[in-house]
Amino acid sequence: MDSAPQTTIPEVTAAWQALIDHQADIDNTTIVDLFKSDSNRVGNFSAEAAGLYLDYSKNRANTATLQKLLALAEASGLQQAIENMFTGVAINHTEGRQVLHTALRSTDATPLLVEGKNIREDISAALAMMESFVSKVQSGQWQGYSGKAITDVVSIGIGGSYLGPRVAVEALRPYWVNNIRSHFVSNVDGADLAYCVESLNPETTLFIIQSKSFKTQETLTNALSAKEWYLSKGGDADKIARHFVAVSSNIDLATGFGIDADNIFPMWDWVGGRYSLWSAIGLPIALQVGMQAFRDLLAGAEEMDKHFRTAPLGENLPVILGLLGVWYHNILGAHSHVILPYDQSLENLPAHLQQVDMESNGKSINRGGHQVDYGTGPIIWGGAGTNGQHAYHQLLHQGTRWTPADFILPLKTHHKLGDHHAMLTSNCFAQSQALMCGKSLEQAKAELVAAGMPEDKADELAPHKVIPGNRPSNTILMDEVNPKTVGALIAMYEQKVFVQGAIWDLNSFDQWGVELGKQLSDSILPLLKGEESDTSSVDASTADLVTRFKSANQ
Ligand code: G6Q
Repeated sequence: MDSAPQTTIPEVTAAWQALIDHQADIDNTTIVDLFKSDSNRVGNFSAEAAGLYLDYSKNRANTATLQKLLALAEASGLQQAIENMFTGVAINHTEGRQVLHTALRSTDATPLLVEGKNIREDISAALAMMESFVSKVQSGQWQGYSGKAITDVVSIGIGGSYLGPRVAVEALRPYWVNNIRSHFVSNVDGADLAYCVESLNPETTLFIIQSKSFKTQETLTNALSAKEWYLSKGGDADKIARHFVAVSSNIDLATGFGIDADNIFPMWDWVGGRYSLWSAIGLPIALQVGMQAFRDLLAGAEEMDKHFRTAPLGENLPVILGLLGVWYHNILGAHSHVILPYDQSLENLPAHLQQVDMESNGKSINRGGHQVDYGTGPIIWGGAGTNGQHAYHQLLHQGTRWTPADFILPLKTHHKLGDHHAMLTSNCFAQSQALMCGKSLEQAKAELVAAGMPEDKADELAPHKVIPGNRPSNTILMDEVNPKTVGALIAMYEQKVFVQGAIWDLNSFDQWGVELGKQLSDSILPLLKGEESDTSSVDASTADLVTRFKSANQ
């Protein structure tokens, strides 16, 4: 399945074939040898944009590989696809929608029309609404029912209405304003809300209900329970509007829930959930770091967008990352991709990118509605270094499966604590080096003998210490983690996903699998709650599980 597509476009077929033919050249060499044969490999295999530096020299690719990948991008119409997105062609054709999250972070004043309306005006108005609200909350002018200023902001949302804002808030901790603390509740497991509110005071707590559709079961359930908590703790029912605001495109349902129409921040169909942190869904970010920092986040993303739209494909960060992924997943046979931020504040970035990537390109039907015969979206996983080194890096170094890796590192830290940052950095650099260079049997044995082990014992142990090496990685450096670099970083990955979706001929902007979960979750609930008893509509295994749940909860 992880093979090259069979297409009807001759140029695309030829480009894939050229890559297939080229595989043997790369299989017969190593990354280390590629360095030996190109004295300027780092210069030739690096690029810079929007405050990010990408070193992609530690990849299983040479100049010919890149040329062939770029030929594939051109044959696949990537440049036109990029233009189509930015200019508002309805590329999310299965939902009949334009894909315009890039407009949310654009300062371009050229009118951009959705159904005849210039959305630049809507975006400016939403930012102004956010600005006014943030200023009132941060200054203490927005008061809770007893006249006290807000100290705690609880965002209730899930998926795209949760991950992006949470990651940005965490990443930007050095920019937090002192008088606000952010909290996030997403899981319908009651523990999530219960643990969150246990130390909060209803007088000074503001809930933001974040739901584009205002129909998501988990979010609505948590929102209702939050309202019950507020009332049960003495919250004034008449002043609920001071404690509950919403971000949604569904005004009727949000007002129906009891949110004051004046306190509903807008969302639009032309913004996909996983691409929505740049919209009012980013309100928790703005409340926590201030509106200027939020605008800087948008500015960093805009800079990356401009680079993506205008830089030649061969110097284009998202294009290079996307094409290398295609090379690994369709030609060389990798199955997953690991994201390794060496920065504690970016700990949850892999979770957000996992959604952006896997929900966008986890598809097996092409844009024309046909089953694909090639691999598409890889499994995305990862976590913060150095923690992963004491866990899953074992598999990265010696497992039978090899996984392309992205190391992400800020050169400067906000926390100058002894040698911590130099140690973090040395670990980051050492890991990509070890993945590339590995350790041969001879080296392993020599080390053991040098440490005093007898030859025969060293012969026995050495094979276990062999590290195959030749495992590829990118290193992405930024000067420091700040609003602009975080904006650029997330936008870079969004656009990388776009590149791969274009090559794989997918609609990266629908999510029917996620919709299925939403549809099915409602059908079993009445059985668990005892509102229905006839289990004939479900399979025998599910019926048994329902019975076990009910007997445990009598
Ligand atoms: C994102 C997905 C999905 C969505 C959540 C929340 O692209 O569509 O993760 O964001 O299901 O949806 P609501 O915002 O409508 O509650």
